[in-house]
Amino acid sequence: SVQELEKIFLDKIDQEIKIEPKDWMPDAYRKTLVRQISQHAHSEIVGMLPEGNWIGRAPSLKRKAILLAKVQDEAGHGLYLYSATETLGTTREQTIVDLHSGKAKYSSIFNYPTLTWADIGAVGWLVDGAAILNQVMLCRTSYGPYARAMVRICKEESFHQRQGFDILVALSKGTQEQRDMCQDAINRWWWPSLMMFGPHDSESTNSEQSTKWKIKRMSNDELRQKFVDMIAEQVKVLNMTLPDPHLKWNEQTNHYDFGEINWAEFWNVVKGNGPCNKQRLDARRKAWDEGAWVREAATAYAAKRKARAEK
Ligand code: FAQ
Repeated sequence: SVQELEKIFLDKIDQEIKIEPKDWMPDAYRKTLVRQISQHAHSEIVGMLPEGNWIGRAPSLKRKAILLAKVQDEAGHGLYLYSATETLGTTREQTIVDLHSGKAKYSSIFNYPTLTWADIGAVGWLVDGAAILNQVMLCRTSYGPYARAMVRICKEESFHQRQGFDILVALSKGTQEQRDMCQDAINRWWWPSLMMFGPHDSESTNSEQSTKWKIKRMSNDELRQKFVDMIAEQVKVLNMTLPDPHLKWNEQTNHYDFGEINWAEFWNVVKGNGPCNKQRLDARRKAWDEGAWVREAATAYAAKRKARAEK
């Protein structure tokens, strides 16, 4: 009976046994995983756009090769995660249709523009830094294919964060103009990076259930605090500052206190009205349309091979 199946499912969650694609699972568990994993996949794919913007303008051959490799990694993460979504019974096409129609979300962070080369450093350091903290927790998520995908993705994200920090280290030791560029990028990316962790726990509609099912292993606010504590120290190495007058070490809590996020801005971006939302979705739709011939050719080729094998 369903009650028995549910009990087996909950026992597995209790005992830290991963849920696998062919196991019975509650519909709502499947649904929230499809939502989260597909949104994660879309974030990786849309996330290629702000950085792709600088591949042709990287300041040296070495920087260009590194950035190219990083952006290709993001494509790999996206494909990995679309595959993980497919194990839950949703096709990749459906997932992508939902992105293009505006039904599915992707991370708010990728709706901000990359205006200078320093932004590529700030994205690597802050955006990948935030992504890693969230994804290290997801290595222990209860759904097997998602957890295993996260292990490899985290290794690559660590390299990404280092490359971002390395760009900023170089700029921070440069001319006054380069140092200003570095500080300006940090100022613009700091608050949007904090928003990546999602709304406060008190406003987080999915958290309670996702925590019970061990999809989420740390809360939005806990991860955000970890991020602030980490970055507040690293920024000192750069001799730069974070744009928050309330940022202050708190001896009682052993954490940094920090100012309030502009939640109106966050929800506005999530709803599709950020600086680059339209541009990002237009770029994805265009890539999908222009890639139609590749999908057709691959399908025709597969059919031909199948027919040949059957002869
Ligand atoms: N942007 O109830 P919660 C990367 C939505 S890293 C947009 O707290 P949940 C690597 C949320 O979906 C970035 N929407 O939701 C990279 C929900 O709406 P829904 C991607 C947001 O799921 C680096 C509503 O608000 N990482 O791509 C955001 O329990 C550099 C209520 O929120 C992941 O996706 C937001 N920031 O917790 C690539 C990690 N925050 O869906 C290229 C996996 C919240 O009910 C370059 N995801 N919302 O309509 C997660 O861990 C979770 O989904 C959270 C949100 C923590 C993001």
